[in-house]
Amino acid sequence: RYFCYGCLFTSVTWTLLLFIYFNLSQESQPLKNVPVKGGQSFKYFPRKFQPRFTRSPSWLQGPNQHWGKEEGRKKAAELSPEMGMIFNEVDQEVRDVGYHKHAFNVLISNRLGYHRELPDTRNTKCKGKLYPVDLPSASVVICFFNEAFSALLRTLHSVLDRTPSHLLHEVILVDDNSEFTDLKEELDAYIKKNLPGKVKLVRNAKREGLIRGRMIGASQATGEVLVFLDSHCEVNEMWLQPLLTPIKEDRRAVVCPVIDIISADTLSYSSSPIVRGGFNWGLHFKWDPVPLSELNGPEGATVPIRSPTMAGGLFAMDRKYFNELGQYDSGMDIWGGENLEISFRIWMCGGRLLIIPCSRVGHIFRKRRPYGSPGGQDTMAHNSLRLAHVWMDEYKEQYFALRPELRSRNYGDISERLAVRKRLHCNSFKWYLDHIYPEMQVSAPNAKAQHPVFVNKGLRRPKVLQRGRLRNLLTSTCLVAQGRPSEKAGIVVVRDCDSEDPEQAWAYDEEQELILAGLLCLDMSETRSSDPPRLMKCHGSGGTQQWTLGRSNRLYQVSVGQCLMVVDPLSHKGYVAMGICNGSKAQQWRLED
Ligand code: UD2
Ligand code: MN
Repeated sequence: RYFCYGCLFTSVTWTLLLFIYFNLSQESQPLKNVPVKGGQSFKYFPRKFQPRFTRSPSWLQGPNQHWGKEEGRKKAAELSPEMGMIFNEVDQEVRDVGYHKHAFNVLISNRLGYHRELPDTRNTKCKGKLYPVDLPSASVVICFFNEAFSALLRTLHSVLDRTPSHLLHEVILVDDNSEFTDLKEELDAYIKKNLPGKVKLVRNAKREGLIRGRMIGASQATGEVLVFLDSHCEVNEMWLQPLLTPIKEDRRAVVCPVIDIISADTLSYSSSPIVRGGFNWGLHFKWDPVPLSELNGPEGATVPIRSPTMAGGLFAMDRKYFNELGQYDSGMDIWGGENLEISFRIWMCGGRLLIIPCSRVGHIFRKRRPYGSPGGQDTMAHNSLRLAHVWMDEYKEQYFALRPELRSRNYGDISERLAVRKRLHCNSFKWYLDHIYPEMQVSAPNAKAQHPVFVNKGLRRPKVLQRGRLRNLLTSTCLVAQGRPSEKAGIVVVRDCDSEDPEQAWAYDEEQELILAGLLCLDMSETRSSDPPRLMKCHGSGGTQQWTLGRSNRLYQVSVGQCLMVVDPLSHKGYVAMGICNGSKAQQWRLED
């Protein structure tokens, strides 16, 4: 039979040439600025640059392929580190605008959908515990302002999915006059279409803040127990029964779950250590270690722990007792201070505040609050002043010693709150300090608010898995600090490799951090994925300092969802940047001796 070897050769050559041409032309496209509504401008790859993934990679197939849809997401307990992968400019916009509006990775949140499995973070002894069947019913109150739709719905569905229906009287969503119209419309439509009658939506006609917002929610509730949650939480296995049990035994017990950590950058869910609430004289909440006396007993870390204060967002309380005890101070605005106010009031006026180690609820901890107050005031100072004047007696001087400028500041009318204190025959603040928080040092201001994740990291250095220089396979140059790495933060560039140079020595550890010269971590800006990578002090909480090394030699940034690449291989400047992962040589790196 006749066969045209010439034709075959020509067509193969042409295909190859075309392939190489397209690769090169796409690689050399510069980054450009695209303005986005709202005045902010973000850097995108130009439209011509299409990522070479046309099919979704393996981790997106199978049960995970319906992003944002409910079915198929249920088995995603283990998050792929590549959950935040950016494939095109739409992803990039969702991520960057999401950070701007919500201060967490909304791209990953959307991809997770409204249901997901969580690691069961309870002590194994909790799993064998039995709870009464006839527990009081709960009204869950979730107050929100401008929340990301997917985070709000995951909060809501986690409650519906993980609460026995005879214990869930209702869920009350309080929309605190959110500004995002798409959030309002989507939520209305979703509730009508998908949610059981148990879910009620209340809308504030004006912005009230979370304190009055919760009071409005509570006034609509009819269940026996009120459970408050933030709008970016996920409740874990068997979360409610351990909270309701102590309330059933003692209606004056106010209980908090352990607040597990949902990373703002990766949405991964991890266990929190068992700590309890305290505060400092700046009236900031802080976490304290649990005194040994509280951990005693045969059951160890599964019994309720007395806590001097609560973090604020997540707690359960008998509804009638909430009303008797004076709800909240309705003169407090927007955010801050109400958590210490209710904590002092509970203890000083005959109640108890407990942390329940067997109840776990995750919360997205953000590095900044993405919203302000309507008038731009510092509501934390206003609220703290009210708290100090009503509850702290002579100890308010400790606060004024730190904030002298607030001494003469107006804090509104507190007569109603003073009447509450009188009506309930509450103890003095000195009694509270002596009996409930004897650890508090009087006259010495102490540490600032910190989440346990940061407190505990210092104890252990993660194990180094690999050491070496970080060589780019296209240019055969190595990643180094632009200045001296011993100096503070700065950007990174590629230079000629030198195996003797200690300042080219990287360590890759089990936390997936890349540490240069034993000092600083390779880091990305959390808000702007288009900023170049840089060196920063290691913060030990993953996300913006978490890199995966491996498949096809790419160096993938977990929070930004992109790969590290040399930008202009022919220039001598040695600039590097993040780009959509495309498998090109410019994006290939090897950690080698
Ligand atoms: C913590 C508490 C939070 C609250 C705050 C002090 C936890 C996990 N979170 O701060 O519940 O006690 O300390 O005040 O303990 N919101 C409104 N209207 C507003 C502002 C906020 O509805 O004007 C909502 C918001 O959408 C969220 C909740 O209130 O669902 C708490 O706000 P946050 O998440 O910004 O507070 P957070 O966690 O930094
Ligand atoms: Mn919160």
